[in-house]
Formats: sequence, C-alpha cells, structure tokens
Amino acid sequence: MADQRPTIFVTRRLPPAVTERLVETYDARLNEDDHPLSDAELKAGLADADGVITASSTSWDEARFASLPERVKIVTTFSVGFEHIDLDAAKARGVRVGNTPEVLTEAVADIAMLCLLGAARRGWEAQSMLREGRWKGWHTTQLVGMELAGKKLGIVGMGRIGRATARRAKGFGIEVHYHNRRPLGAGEDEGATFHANLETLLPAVDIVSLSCPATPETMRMVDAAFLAKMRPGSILVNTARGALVDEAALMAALDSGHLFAAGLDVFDNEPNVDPKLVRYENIYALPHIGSATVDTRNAMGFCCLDNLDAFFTGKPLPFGLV
Ligand code: 8YV
Repeated sequence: MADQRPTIFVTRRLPPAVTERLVETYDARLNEDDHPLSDAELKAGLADADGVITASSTSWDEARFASLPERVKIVTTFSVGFEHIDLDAAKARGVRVGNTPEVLTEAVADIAMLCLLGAARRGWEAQSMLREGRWKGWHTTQLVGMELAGKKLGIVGMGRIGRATARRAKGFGIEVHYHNRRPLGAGEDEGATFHANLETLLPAVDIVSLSCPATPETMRMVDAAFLAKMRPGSILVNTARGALVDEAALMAALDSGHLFAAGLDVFDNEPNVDPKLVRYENIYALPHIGSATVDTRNAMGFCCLDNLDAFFTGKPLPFGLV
C-alpha cells in the first residue's frame, strides 16, 4: 500500500537524531550524501513533496515559489537566518515558512567570543607558528596582543545572539556598548550602553562585533567609511553574515594597520572564501561553525520537525515566519 504519510523533501543531510525522528512520522526524501542539489534534482524532489526541510545553501526566491508545485505547503529552514527565502513570495503563494530561532543563541555567542579572543590574542598566527615548527622559544615581545579586561565592545544588532555575546563579554571585564534599531529596556540590555547610530558607537569602542541579520539595509554595512570610523588598532568580529562586510575594504584596513585584527566565522560567497583573506595572519578565521555543536544542531533539526508536526496537525507553527 502506498505510504499515506506526508512526503518531506530534505535538501541537506540532517543530524542522525533528527533523521531518526523525521522518518518515524514522514515519508522522507533524504539527501544522504549531502551533495549540492542541481536544479533538476530540486525540481524532481519538489514535484511530489508536501513539505520541505531546506537550508541557507538553497535560494527560495520569487521564481522558485512561482514554480513550486501546488502540493508543497510548508518550507522550514535549518537556520535562524532566512535571507535566502523571499517571505513575500511565500505568502503570495500560500506557503508557510519556518526557521530555528533561539536554539543557536548560546552556541553562536560562544563562537563570537572565540573569534574575539582569537583576533585579540593573535590565535591564528600563534597556531601557525607552532604547527609549522617556527616556534623557537618565547621572548617578551612575541605574539603580544590586545588585553581585553577594561576594553569596550560595540555590538551591532542586540538581538538574542548580541545579548548572549554581551553576557559573555562582561565576564571578561569588557564594557559593552550596542547599536540596535531600538534601545532595549533595562534588564534586557545586559547593562550595555545604547548608541542610536553607528557614528557614535564606532569611535567609542575597541572591538566591534556584528550580530545583525543580512537585509538590504545591512548589506555591505562595513565599508571603508565604517572602518575609518573605528578606532585605530581596533578589532572587527563577524559571526552574522559575510554579506555585511566589504571584504576588500576590510583587507585595506588591515593592510594600512588601521585595524589590529579581525575574527570571522562568516564570509562572502561561502564556501568559496577569497583566498587572499584567509592568508592574513591577523584574521582569526573559522568556516561558519557558529551553530556547530551536537546539541544545537539537533535542536535546530527538532525546530524544523516541530514546525512540520504542527503544520500537518493543523496547528500554528511554533517557529513560523509566514
Ligand atoms: C546554519 C546559520 O547552520 O542558522 C543560521 O542562520 O548561520 C548557521 O548556523 C547554516 O546557515 C545552515 O543553514
């Protein structure tokens, strides 16, 4: 007898615990070897799907929604970021969309601190020296970096991840400032100082950390003018999206010595990172591992499944965007 359960097309391989729960309830079409799906494979997979688990590696633009078979009614993304999904087009087509908020806050804030520490304490340069057999013993001026206690951190985007980063930074004796579309209430703001604009934030801090989404407004926000407003000898941290930063301008600011270092978990055009960028010894670079813990990746998958379960039992999506 044909499987009567909803068919779920999954564009990327999921953590084992998530796949296990998925197949208990659904007729799942998996991407077992996690290969990049061609347009033809996407089209074939969508043809008989009732719902989709996708990720930021697949673009859900107007054209994709316009050509979506009628029976596809829900798309849930294995990510908190949803810049790859045209929500208006989804709405117009009557497709529900969900994401994975909240569950990756702590993991990403950990990586913001790793990037911050790695940049401030010359982590990349130090590791390369050691691993390549170039360490010939210590001396008093070797690999000296930026002391963090007493420094000021400016967080751009004080959402959940920004606030979790602020909590961690305070533990290092760092004074936290932030810029956000709106000031947060006392008790919500982690005691950080609000700046209504970047003009006052950037020259006031020693480290700038980005934790805002990629939108048409924030795209290439960190350009030459932004970097010029940062303090000489300061640090840029980006764990949000590569599209926020003009990488050529960043390299120019590192070349001139205006910036001391950068800590980056995200890049433009991932995974094809500009090879020039990762050659900088004062860029502490990671391959987009912000949410990469077993617990967080499972929790992200379970958010997707909770969205599907709610949808197919006629309930509101617990993590719904549309
Ligand atoms: C995801 C992320 O793992 O959730 C996000 O928005 O940036 C990552 O942590 C990645 O985008 C996979 O979809």
